[in-house]
Amino acid sequence: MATVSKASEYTAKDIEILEGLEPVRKRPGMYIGSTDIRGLHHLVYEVVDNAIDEAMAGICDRIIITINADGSLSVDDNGRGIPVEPHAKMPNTSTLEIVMTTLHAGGKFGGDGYKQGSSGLHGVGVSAVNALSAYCRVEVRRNHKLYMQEYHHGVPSAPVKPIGSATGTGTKVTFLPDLAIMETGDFQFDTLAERFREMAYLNREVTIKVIDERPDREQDATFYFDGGLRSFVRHLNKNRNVLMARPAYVERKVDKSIIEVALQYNDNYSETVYSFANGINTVDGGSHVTGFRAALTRTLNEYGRKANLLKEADANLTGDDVREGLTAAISVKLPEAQFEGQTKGKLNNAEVRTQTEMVVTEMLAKYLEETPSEGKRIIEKCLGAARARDAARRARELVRRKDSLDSTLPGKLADCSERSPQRCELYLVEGDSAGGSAKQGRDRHFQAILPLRGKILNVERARLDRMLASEQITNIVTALGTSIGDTFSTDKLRYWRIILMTDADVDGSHIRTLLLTFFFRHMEKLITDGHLYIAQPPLYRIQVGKQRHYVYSDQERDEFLARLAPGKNAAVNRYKGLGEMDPEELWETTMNPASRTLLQVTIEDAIKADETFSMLMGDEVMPRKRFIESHAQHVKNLDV
Ligand code: 28G
Repeated sequence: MATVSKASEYTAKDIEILEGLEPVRKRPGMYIGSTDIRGLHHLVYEVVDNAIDEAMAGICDRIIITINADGSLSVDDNGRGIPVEPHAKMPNTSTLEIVMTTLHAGGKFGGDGYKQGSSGLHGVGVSAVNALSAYCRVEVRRNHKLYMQEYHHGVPSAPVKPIGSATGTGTKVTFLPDLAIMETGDFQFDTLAERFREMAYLNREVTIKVIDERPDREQDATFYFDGGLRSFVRHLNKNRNVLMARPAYVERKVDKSIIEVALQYNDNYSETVYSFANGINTVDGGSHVTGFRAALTRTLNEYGRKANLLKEADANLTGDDVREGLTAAISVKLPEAQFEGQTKGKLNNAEVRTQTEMVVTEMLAKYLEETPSEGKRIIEKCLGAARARDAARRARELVRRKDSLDSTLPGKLADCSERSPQRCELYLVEGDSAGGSAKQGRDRHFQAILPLRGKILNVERARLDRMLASEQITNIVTALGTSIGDTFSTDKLRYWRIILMTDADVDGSHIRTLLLTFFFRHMEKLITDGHLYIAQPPLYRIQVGKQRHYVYSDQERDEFLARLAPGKNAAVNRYKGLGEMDPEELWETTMNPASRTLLQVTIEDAIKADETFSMLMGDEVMPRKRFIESHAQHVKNLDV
């Protein structure tokens, strides 16, 4: 793959630009992060990013991604088409071939418009995808002709040549991942579609279509949002009560930056802010987010004073006050974005701070002037947050004082004797009678029981101050030893397995949901660290002669009865609640590590979980059930 044939004619810099593809095949991880499913999807994003770059230049408005029936994947855009003419520095080679077979060529050759620099980490371009493909083909529509070149393991089979006529312009890349390097070639439609949805929000007026043509997996989705970030914020707030009829929105060019911001308050207490720079999700914020926050705090205070909603005796609203219940999206595009931090998730360009602050200040001030009824609602919401923060501070001090006075565990807790947290389990059990059975049935060496009575607080709507007033919650927090709020820490976690054990009925499922919401909102780390589980009590006892069998679903029951030898009689008993089981049964079916099944609670996708939890607290019961089923994963016979 010697790309440079007459090296002497080029400067050292040019030679570096025209490096071949062997390094990518030798050390794929350096270029695409990993060779697993994430790396595989990274290949797709690399190609789509090129098409998005073309869209950012304002030329392309349609991108189609097809997972082909043969397992290859195609990306097709209607941009200008990669130039096929010989490159000035390589008179015998098509620019297209250089783009496809040399490392970093895209970036260095580019320089037009706002390079989005790809999926955050790498941005190595389409040549890296070619290098990691057993087969690759590029088709360019340009000059009313269709040009084509094919590759195996990145090596062209023949020069670029016209193979027919074409209408319009554009580029289509098809690649089949090389399974000698990539661990998997099984593209996940849902993962790709989620990413393209986000891209469509960030690139207003670009239509992104994704199609799965694999046998028995046929499906497609089309994303187009002419509202840009407005549509994104509306989507994030879709299950919440909003305080503004529509998101406040601005898109403006300042010097060489384009600043786009949408925001909309809701009646929740958490903050949801997404930020991007050149299409990259800046998970650690940076100058654009700092500028946004400064504008928000300053503008709301100025408006509050001017409209006399903030009285003389009121202190200024703090940054925390104005962020409660805020949903916002910030996207900046700039010619030379500088990222910092380990994961390159923080925007560093200082000028963007003042640019964003200026644009947001002007937009928000105008919005508040024009819609004073909503302005009033927002300021009142912020004042509520300020008061709650005050109350919470007092409540926390109370708890701390109480803690230091008597660090005693809750009276209801039946603790275990084992002292090393890795081996300890805490069962949170619904109801006193089930709690009684659990206390008798457990292995007291490592299993502790905390009975919970009635419904615990609906924490989605409850602030920290009200939560700390609930005995159920303080009992859980004290038993866990983690504290809560600013002082939450897993360092002193007393049990490495926290097991929710509730009845298999509607009430039980509601209590489980409330507990899950509580852990998600206030102790998310316990979930991400894998400490949270759901117990699986049986649904039926089937007695055949002296033998007892336990089954965990209707289906299991039917299967068991169908397999029963003819002539045998079976007595089927449906458990209405945990309280109906005697201690031995509860131990054998639900608590004994050798025979029980636990579901480990996982949070795959914070965005989705966040959406789901607010939906969960709505009125529909069905989505709640679905959530619990899909976020739980079977774990059997964990060794203790
Ligand atoms: C289908 C899958 C991914 C692309 C373009 C369009 C141009 C381009 C791409 O140019 C090469 C060399 C030096 C400037 C730019 C076409 C200007 C004029 C392009 C894509 C151009 C890069 N005409 N569309 N690259 N430089 N789509 N889609 O990769 O001179 S890559």
